[in-house]
Amino acid sequence: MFNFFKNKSEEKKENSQNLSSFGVLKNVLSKTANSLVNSIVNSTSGDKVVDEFELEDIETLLIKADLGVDLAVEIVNKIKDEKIKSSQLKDFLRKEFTDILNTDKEEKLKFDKNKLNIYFVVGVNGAGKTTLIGKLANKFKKEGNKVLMVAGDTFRAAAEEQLDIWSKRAGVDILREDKADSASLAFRAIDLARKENYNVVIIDSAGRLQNKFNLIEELKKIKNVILKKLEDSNLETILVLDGSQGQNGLNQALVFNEAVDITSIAITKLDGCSKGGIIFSIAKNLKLPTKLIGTGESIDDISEFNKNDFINALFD
Ligand SMILES: Nc1nc2c(ncn2[C@@H]2O[C@H](COP(=O)(O)OP(=O)(O)OP(=O)(O)O)[C@@H](O)[C@H]2O)c(=O)[nH]1
Ligand SMILES: [Mg+2]
Repeated sequence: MFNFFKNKSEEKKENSQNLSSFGVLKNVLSKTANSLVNSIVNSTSGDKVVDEFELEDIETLLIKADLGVDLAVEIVNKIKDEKIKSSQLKDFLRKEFTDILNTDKEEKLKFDKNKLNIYFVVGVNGAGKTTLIGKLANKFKKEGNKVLMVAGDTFRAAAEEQLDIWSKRAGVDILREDKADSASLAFRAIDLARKENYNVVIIDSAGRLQNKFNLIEELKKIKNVILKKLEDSNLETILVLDGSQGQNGLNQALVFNEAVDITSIAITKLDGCSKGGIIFSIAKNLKLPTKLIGTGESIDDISEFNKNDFINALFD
Protein backbone atom coordinates (compact mmCIF):
# COMPACT_ATOMS: atom_id res chain seq x y z
CA MET A 1 0.00 0.00 0.00
CA PHE A 2 2.98 2.28 0.42
CA ASN A 3 4.00 1.94 -3.19
CA PHE A 4 2.61 5.38 -3.75
CA PHE A 5 5.41 6.83 -1.65
CA LYS A 6 8.18 5.13 -3.51
CA ASN A 7 10.34 7.45 -5.51
CA LYS A 8 11.15 6.75 -9.14
CA SER A 9 14.62 5.38 -8.48
CA GLU A 10 13.36 2.93 -5.85
CA GLU A 11 10.71 1.76 -8.26
CA LYS A 12 13.26 1.33 -11.02
CA LYS A 13 15.52 -0.67 -8.70
CA GLU A 14 12.70 -2.95 -7.68
CA ASN A 15 11.66 -3.49 -11.28
CA SER A 16 15.14 -4.41 -12.29
CA GLN A 17 15.42 -6.84 -9.38
CA ASN A 18 12.18 -8.44 -10.51
CA LEU A 19 13.54 -9.00 -13.97
CA SER A 20 14.67 -12.58 -14.09
CA SER A 21 18.32 -13.08 -14.93
CA PHE A 22 17.08 -14.58 -18.19
CA GLY A 23 15.17 -11.38 -18.91
CA VAL A 24 18.35 -9.40 -18.29
CA LEU A 25 20.29 -11.67 -20.62
CA LYS A 26 17.66 -11.38 -23.32
CA ASN A 27 17.78 -7.63 -23.03
CA VAL A 28 21.57 -7.53 -23.17
CA LEU A 29 21.66 -9.83 -26.18
CA SER A 30 18.91 -8.14 -28.16
CA LYS A 31 21.32 -6.47 -30.60
CA THR A 32 23.32 -9.65 -31.06
CA ALA A 33 20.06 -11.54 -31.63
CA ASN A 34 19.13 -9.03 -34.30
CA SER A 35 22.42 -9.31 -36.12
CA LEU A 36 22.90 -13.04 -35.72
CA VAL A 37 19.39 -14.43 -36.03
CA ASN A 38 16.63 -11.99 -37.00
CA SER A 39 18.41 -10.21 -39.83
CA ILE A 40 19.36 -13.56 -41.36
CA VAL A 41 15.95 -15.15 -41.08
CA ASN A 42 14.40 -11.95 -42.47
CA SER A 43 16.80 -11.86 -45.41
CA THR A 44 15.00 -14.80 -46.98
CA SER A 45 11.40 -15.09 -48.03
CA GLY A 46 8.79 -17.54 -49.21
CA ASP A 47 8.63 -21.23 -48.42
CA LYS A 48 11.35 -22.22 -50.86
CA VAL A 49 14.92 -23.43 -50.69
CA VAL A 50 17.29 -20.56 -49.83
CA ASP A 51 18.64 -19.31 -53.19
CA GLU A 52 22.14 -18.21 -54.30
CA PHE A 53 21.48 -14.49 -53.76
CA GLU A 54 20.09 -15.10 -50.31
CA LEU A 55 23.07 -17.30 -49.45
CA GLU A 56 25.40 -14.44 -50.34
CA ASP A 57 23.46 -12.07 -48.13
CA ILE A 58 23.51 -14.58 -45.29
CA GLU A 59 27.27 -14.98 -45.55
CA THR A 60 27.77 -11.21 -45.39
CA LEU A 61 25.42 -10.91 -42.43
CA LEU A 62 27.10 -13.72 -40.50
CA ILE A 63 30.50 -12.15 -41.02
CA LYS A 64 29.13 -8.78 -39.94
CA ALA A 65 27.80 -10.43 -36.78
CA ASP A 66 31.40 -11.37 -35.95
CA LEU A 67 31.12 -15.05 -36.49
CA GLY A 68 34.34 -15.02 -38.52
CA VAL A 69 34.74 -15.79 -42.20
CA ASP A 70 35.49 -19.51 -41.88
CA LEU A 71 32.51 -20.25 -39.70
CA ALA A 72 30.22 -18.07 -41.83
CA VAL A 73 31.27 -19.93 -44.99
CA GLU A 74 30.85 -23.30 -43.27
CA ILE A 75 27.31 -22.47 -42.20
CA VAL A 76 26.34 -21.10 -45.60
CA ASN A 77 27.68 -24.23 -47.31
CA LYS A 78 25.57 -26.38 -45.00
CA ILE A 79 22.44 -24.36 -45.77
CA LYS A 80 23.16 -24.93 -49.45
CA ASP A 81 24.06 -28.63 -49.22
CA GLU A 82 21.11 -29.50 -47.01
CA LYS A 83 18.76 -27.45 -49.23
CA ILE A 84 17.37 -25.62 -46.23
CA LYS A 85 14.12 -23.73 -46.85
CA SER A 86 13.49 -20.19 -45.61
CA SER A 87 10.91 -21.50 -43.18
CA GLN A 88 13.46 -23.95 -41.71
CA LEU A 89 16.27 -21.43 -41.40
CA LYS A 90 15.69 -20.37 -37.81
CA ASP A 91 15.57 -23.95 -36.51
CA PHE A 92 18.60 -24.81 -38.60
CA LEU A 93 20.62 -21.92 -37.13
CA ARG A 94 19.51 -22.80 -33.63
CA LYS A 95 20.81 -26.33 -34.01
CA GLU A 96 24.07 -25.21 -35.62
CA PHE A 97 24.79 -22.65 -32.90
CA THR A 98 23.89 -25.12 -30.16
CA ASP A 99 26.26 -27.73 -31.63
CA ILE A 100 29.11 -25.20 -31.75
CA LEU A 101 28.73 -24.46 -28.03
CA ASN A 102 28.72 -28.15 -27.16
CA THR A 103 32.44 -28.40 -26.48
CA ASP A 104 33.49 -31.08 -24.06
CA LYS A 105 35.01 -28.47 -21.74
CA GLU A 106 33.44 -27.73 -18.36
CA GLU A 107 30.97 -24.86 -18.70
CA LYS A 108 30.92 -23.64 -15.11
CA LEU A 109 33.69 -21.70 -13.43
CA LYS A 110 35.71 -24.09 -11.27
CA PHE A 111 34.95 -23.59 -7.60
CA ASP A 112 35.14 -25.69 -4.46
CA LYS A 113 34.18 -24.06 -1.21
CA ASN A 114 36.62 -26.20 0.77
CA LYS A 115 39.63 -25.49 -1.38
CA LEU A 116 41.66 -22.47 -2.30
CA ASN A 117 40.27 -21.18 -5.61
CA ILE A 118 42.65 -19.05 -7.64
CA TYR A 119 41.45 -16.89 -10.53
CA PHE A 120 44.17 -15.37 -12.68
CA VAL A 121 42.67 -12.67 -14.90
CA VAL A 122 44.39 -11.62 -18.14
CA GLY A 123 43.56 -9.59 -21.25
CA VAL A 124 44.52 -6.55 -23.27
CA ASN A 125 44.21 -2.93 -22.22
CA GLY A 126 40.72 -1.84 -21.31
CA ALA A 127 39.09 -5.23 -21.89
CA GLY A 128 37.39 -5.00 -18.51
CA LYS A 129 39.66 -7.12 -16.28
CA THR A 130 39.60 -4.94 -13.18
CA THR A 131 35.85 -4.39 -13.42
CA LEU A 132 35.25 -8.12 -13.82
CA ILE A 133 37.40 -8.81 -10.76
CA GLY A 134 35.30 -6.34 -8.75
CA LYS A 135 32.09 -8.05 -9.84
CA LEU A 136 33.44 -11.54 -9.28
CA ALA A 137 34.79 -10.67 -5.84
CA ASN A 138 31.43 -9.22 -4.88
CA LYS A 139 29.61 -12.35 -6.06
CA PHE A 140 31.96 -14.67 -4.12
CA LYS A 141 31.77 -12.49 -1.03
CA LYS A 142 27.97 -12.47 -1.10
CA GLU A 143 28.07 -16.26 -1.33
CA GLY A 144 29.97 -16.33 1.96
CA ASN A 145 33.55 -16.77 0.81
CA LYS A 146 36.70 -15.14 2.13
CA VAL A 147 38.09 -13.24 -0.83
CA LEU A 148 41.49 -11.69 -1.49
CA MET A 149 42.12 -9.44 -4.50
CA VAL A 150 45.67 -9.10 -5.72
CA ALA A 151 46.74 -5.87 -7.43
CA GLY A 152 48.90 -7.62 -10.01
CA ASP A 153 48.74 -4.72 -12.47
CA THR A 154 51.79 -2.93 -11.15
CA PHE A 155 52.43 -1.30 -14.51
CA ARG A 156 49.69 1.23 -15.16
CA ALA A 157 49.58 4.29 -12.94
CA ALA A 158 46.43 4.21 -10.80
CA ALA A 159 45.64 0.56 -11.60
CA GLU A 160 46.11 -0.47 -7.97
CA GLU A 161 44.02 2.46 -6.83
CA GLN A 162 41.24 1.35 -9.19
CA LEU A 163 41.30 -2.18 -7.80
CA ASP A 164 41.34 -0.77 -4.29
CA ILE A 165 38.08 1.07 -5.00
CA TRP A 166 36.53 -2.18 -6.23
CA SER A 167 37.75 -4.03 -3.12
CA LYS A 168 35.94 -1.48 -0.94
CA ARG A 169 32.77 -1.72 -3.04
CA ALA A 170 32.80 -5.50 -2.76
CA GLY A 171 33.91 -5.42 0.90
CA VAL A 172 36.87 -7.74 0.35
CA ASP A 173 40.57 -7.56 1.20
CA ILE A 174 43.28 -6.55 -1.21
CA LEU A 175 46.99 -7.23 -1.40
CA ARG A 176 48.78 -4.33 -3.08
CA GLU A 177 52.26 -2.96 -2.99
CA ASP A 178 53.67 -0.02 -4.91
CA LYS A 179 56.17 -0.97 -7.60
CA ALA A 180 56.06 -4.63 -6.63
CA ASP A 181 57.01 -7.34 -9.09
CA SER A 182 53.68 -8.90 -10.01
CA ALA A 183 54.94 -12.49 -9.93
CA SER A 184 56.35 -12.12 -6.43
CA LEU A 185 53.12 -10.43 -5.36
CA ALA A 186 51.18 -13.47 -6.63
CA PHE A 187 53.60 -15.70 -4.70
CA ARG A 188 52.98 -13.83 -1.47
CA ALA A 189 49.24 -13.67 -2.10
CA ILE A 190 48.94 -17.45 -2.25
CA ASP A 191 51.01 -17.83 0.93
CA LEU A 192 48.85 -15.25 2.67
CA ALA A 193 45.66 -16.93 1.47
CA ARG A 194 46.74 -20.28 2.93
CA LYS A 195 47.88 -18.73 6.19
CA GLU A 196 44.75 -16.65 6.72
CA ASN A 197 42.22 -19.10 5.31
CA TYR A 198 41.05 -17.19 2.26
CA ASN A 199 39.29 -19.54 -0.14
CA VAL A 200 39.17 -17.19 -3.13
CA VAL A 201 42.14 -15.32 -4.57
CA ILE A 202 41.64 -13.16 -7.68
CA ILE A 203 44.76 -11.85 -9.38
CA ASP A 204 44.62 -8.78 -11.64
CA SER A 205 47.22 -8.27 -14.34
CA ALA A 206 48.44 -5.49 -16.60
CA GLY A 207 47.02 -5.17 -20.09
CA ARG A 208 49.61 -3.61 -22.33
CA LEU A 209 49.05 -3.66 -26.04
CA GLN A 210 52.01 -1.55 -26.97
CA ASN A 211 54.54 -3.83 -25.35
CA LYS A 212 53.25 -7.26 -26.13
CA PHE A 213 56.44 -9.23 -25.62
CA ASN A 214 57.04 -7.95 -22.09
CA LEU A 215 53.41 -8.38 -21.21
CA ILE A 216 53.34 -11.97 -22.30
CA GLU A 217 56.63 -12.76 -20.54
CA GLU A 218 55.34 -11.22 -17.34
CA LEU A 219 52.11 -13.22 -17.54
CA LYS A 220 54.07 -16.44 -18.04
CA LYS A 221 56.13 -15.62 -14.96
CA ILE A 222 53.01 -15.05 -12.85
CA LYS A 223 51.43 -18.24 -14.15
CA ASN A 224 54.57 -20.26 -13.34
CA VAL A 225 54.56 -18.96 -9.81
CA ILE A 226 50.90 -19.89 -9.40
CA LEU A 227 51.52 -23.38 -10.79
CA LYS A 228 54.46 -23.91 -8.45
CA LYS A 229 52.32 -23.07 -5.46
CA LEU A 230 49.12 -24.68 -6.68
CA GLU A 231 49.10 -27.87 -4.52
CA ASP A 232 45.49 -29.03 -4.60
CA SER A 233 43.97 -25.60 -5.28
CA ASN A 234 41.63 -24.89 -8.16
CA LEU A 235 42.97 -22.62 -10.85
CA GLU A 236 41.11 -20.79 -13.58
CA THR A 237 43.06 -18.62 -16.01
CA ILE A 238 40.42 -16.25 -17.30
CA LEU A 239 40.89 -14.30 -20.51
CA VAL A 240 38.76 -11.16 -20.55
CA LEU A 241 37.65 -10.06 -24.02
CA ASP A 242 35.84 -6.87 -24.89
CA GLY A 243 32.74 -8.19 -26.67
CA SER A 244 32.30 -4.98 -28.61
CA GLN A 245 35.58 -5.65 -30.41
CA GLY A 246 34.24 -8.76 -32.08
CA GLN A 247 36.71 -10.77 -34.13
CA ASN A 248 39.77 -9.06 -32.61
CA GLY A 249 39.01 -11.23 -29.63
CA LEU A 250 39.86 -14.35 -31.55
CA ASN A 251 43.41 -13.20 -32.25
CA GLN A 252 43.85 -12.13 -28.66
CA ALA A 253 42.61 -15.50 -27.48
CA LEU A 254 45.17 -17.26 -29.68
CA VAL A 255 48.09 -15.25 -28.29
CA PHE A 256 47.06 -15.46 -24.64
CA ASN A 257 46.13 -19.14 -24.85
CA GLU A 258 49.51 -20.00 -26.27
CA ALA A 259 51.25 -18.14 -23.44
CA VAL A 260 49.26 -19.04 -20.34
CA ASP A 261 46.78 -21.82 -21.23
CA ILE A 262 43.46 -20.09 -20.88
CA THR A 263 40.79 -22.19 -19.15
CA SER A 264 37.86 -19.83 -19.50
CA ILE A 265 36.74 -16.78 -21.38
CA ALA A 266 34.87 -13.82 -19.94
CA ILE A 267 33.18 -11.60 -22.50
CA THR A 268 32.50 -8.07 -21.28
CA LYS A 269 30.48 -5.16 -22.67
CA LEU A 270 27.92 -7.43 -24.31
CA ASP A 271 25.37 -4.84 -23.27
CA GLY A 272 24.44 -2.74 -26.24
CA CYS A 273 26.75 -4.48 -28.69
CA SER A 274 25.79 -6.64 -31.63
CA LYS A 275 28.98 -8.68 -31.77
CA GLY A 276 28.18 -11.56 -29.43
CA GLY A 277 28.85 -13.90 -32.35
CA ILE A 278 32.45 -13.94 -31.15
CA ILE A 279 31.43 -16.51 -28.51
CA PHE A 280 30.68 -19.03 -31.28
CA SER A 281 33.87 -18.18 -33.13
CA ILE A 282 35.97 -18.83 -30.04
CA ALA A 283 34.15 -22.04 -29.12
CA LYS A 284 34.55 -23.34 -32.67
CA ASN A 285 38.14 -22.31 -33.35
CA LEU A 286 39.78 -22.66 -29.96
CA LYS A 287 37.42 -24.98 -28.11
CA LEU A 288 37.58 -22.53 -25.22
CA PRO A 289 34.45 -22.22 -23.09
CA THR A 290 32.95 -18.84 -22.28
CA LYS A 291 32.08 -19.00 -18.58
CA LEU A 292 31.30 -15.41 -17.63
CA ILE A 293 29.67 -12.46 -19.31
CA GLY A 294 29.81 -8.82 -18.32
CA THR A 295 26.55 -7.04 -18.93
CA GLY A 296 27.20 -3.49 -17.72
CA GLU A 297 29.40 -1.30 -15.57
CA SER A 298 27.79 -1.91 -12.17
CA ILE A 299 28.91 -4.40 -9.57
CA ASP A 300 26.04 -6.84 -10.18
CA ASP A 301 26.35 -6.78 -13.97
CA ILE A 302 27.87 -10.22 -14.32
CA SER A 303 26.35 -13.55 -15.31
CA GLU A 304 27.64 -17.05 -15.41
CA PHE A 305 27.40 -18.21 -18.99
CA ASN A 306 24.83 -20.90 -19.60
CA LYS A 307 24.64 -22.17 -23.15
CA ASN A 308 20.96 -23.07 -23.10
CA ASP A 309 20.00 -19.67 -21.74
CA PHE A 310 22.28 -18.01 -24.26
CA ILE A 311 20.70 -19.85 -27.19
CA ASN A 312 17.18 -19.28 -25.88
CA ALA A 313 17.87 -15.57 -25.39
CA LEU A 314 19.01 -15.33 -29.00
CA PHE A 315 16.22 -17.37 -30.56
CA ASP A 316 13.05 -17.10 -28.46
N1 LIG B 1 29.19 -1.37 -20.71
C1 LIG B 1 30.12 -2.10 -20.08
N2 LIG B 1 31.28 -1.53 -19.74
C2 LIG B 1 32.20 -2.28 -19.10
C3 LIG B 1 31.99 -3.66 -18.81
N3 LIG B 1 33.10 -4.14 -18.19
C4 LIG B 1 33.96 -3.10 -18.11
N4 LIG B 1 33.45 -1.98 -18.65
C5 LIG B 1 34.09 -0.65 -18.78
O1 LIG B 1 35.28 -0.78 -19.56
C6 LIG B 1 36.26 0.13 -19.13
C7 LIG B 1 37.59 -0.59 -18.89
O2 LIG B 1 37.42 -1.48 -17.81
P1 LIG B 1 38.63 -1.95 -16.88
O3 LIG B 1 38.05 -2.93 -15.93
O4 LIG B 1 39.37 -0.81 -16.31
O5 LIG B 1 39.54 -2.67 -17.94
P2 LIG B 1 40.99 -3.34 -17.73
O6 LIG B 1 41.04 -4.52 -18.61
O7 LIG B 1 41.25 -3.57 -16.30
O8 LIG B 1 41.93 -2.18 -18.30
P3 LIG B 1 43.51 -2.00 -18.05
O9 LIG B 1 43.73 -2.07 -16.58
O10 LIG B 1 43.80 -0.63 -18.60
O11 LIG B 1 44.22 -3.05 -18.80
C8 LIG B 1 35.70 0.80 -17.88
O12 LIG B 1 35.19 2.07 -18.25
C9 LIG B 1 34.57 -0.13 -17.44
O13 LIG B 1 33.54 0.55 -16.78
C10 LIG B 1 30.73 -4.25 -19.21
O14 LIG B 1 30.43 -5.45 -19.04
N5 LIG B 1 29.85 -3.42 -19.84
MG1 LIG C 1 42.81 -3.01 -15.06
